[in-house]
Amino acid sequence: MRVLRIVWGALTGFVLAGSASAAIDMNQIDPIGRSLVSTPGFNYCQIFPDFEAFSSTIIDDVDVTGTRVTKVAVAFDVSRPDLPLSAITGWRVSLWDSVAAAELSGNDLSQGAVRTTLVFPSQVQIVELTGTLANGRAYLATIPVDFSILPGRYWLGIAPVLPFTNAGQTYLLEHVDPEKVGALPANSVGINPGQGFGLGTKIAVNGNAAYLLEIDGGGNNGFIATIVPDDYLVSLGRRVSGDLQSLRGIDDDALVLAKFFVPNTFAPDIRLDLSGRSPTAAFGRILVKTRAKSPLAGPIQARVSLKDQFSRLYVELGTIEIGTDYSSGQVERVERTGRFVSDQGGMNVRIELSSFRPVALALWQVHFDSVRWDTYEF
Ligand SMILES: [Ca+2]
Ligand SMILES: [Ca+2]
Repeated sequence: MRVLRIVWGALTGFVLAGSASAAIDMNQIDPIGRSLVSTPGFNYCQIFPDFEAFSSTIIDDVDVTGTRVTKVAVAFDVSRPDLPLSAITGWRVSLWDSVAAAELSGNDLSQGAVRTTLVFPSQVQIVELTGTLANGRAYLATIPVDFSILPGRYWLGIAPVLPFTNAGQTYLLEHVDPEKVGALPANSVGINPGQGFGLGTKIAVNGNAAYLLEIDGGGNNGFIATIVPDDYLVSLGRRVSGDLQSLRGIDDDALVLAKFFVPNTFAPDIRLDLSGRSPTAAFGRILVKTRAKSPLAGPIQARVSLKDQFSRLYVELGTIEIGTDYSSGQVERVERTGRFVSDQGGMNVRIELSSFRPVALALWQVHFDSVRWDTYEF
């Protein structure tokens, strides 16, 4: 019971720290209790130095909202009560930008990763968990990392390096009702690049892997709010499919826009205007973030502007390049002014799309999975 109290204290600390300088982008470990369970089916989470082709883990998606990942955690259980955790020689932590990259990551689960590291056991804190529905003795490992990274969606995979011989096996837990901090659909995927288990390199699990991911919230500028659009207007070009709801979630469900034939080469090809509501005009920094692709016409240049609510003119923040595959981009404005928010809290973001080269009209499409903007304190 004493151990459990320590764990709760530590995790509450993470969340409270979120309002200062750290933030939790993913928490599928809390609440620790009966909804933290053994993963049904494929649950392997281990790098085997002695049976390399069996090295496996489960990956799950996370929307990283900052530029520095500082900590991850994983909840797991063990194949026998006396499994010597001291036999773990390291913890592999990797972030990939796709499932396809992760399933080809080699026997040390590192290849093709956007970021990867092997953390020494001396840096990792392990505490035993009680009150879960894990089949075996359950533990929480908290692992410090230091990844500089672009905000966006990644697939997180963690595994201890531990021999099977004279030790045993470790299994990743999952959460059937995680805290909604960053929770995405229950779509976790087992990976076994060496195919030792004979199930392929990718095995559907469709749970919430018991992971936590913490970022540095941005130093001296405190995060205030993420604003998602509550309306949109396409004034140049046309809508092909999708709707406002498509724009709001980061889920591959996209608002798809296409170009009209317009014989004016000086106008942008597509103009998308978005409106949203800010809880305050008192912010000093804004980040407009997109996740988009243009499969056949890319790269496309997206010019992002914010409306000055007093002059009614748009102020350009910068441009984002949209490629043929989904990628995240952002532009930033640091300005201590209230001019971008109306008296009623309204904000307007304009995105104007142009091609870098001639593109056949039939191919000229852009898929916006999401557009949102984050505000930070002065
Ligand atoms: Ca997920
Ligand atoms: Ca979407």
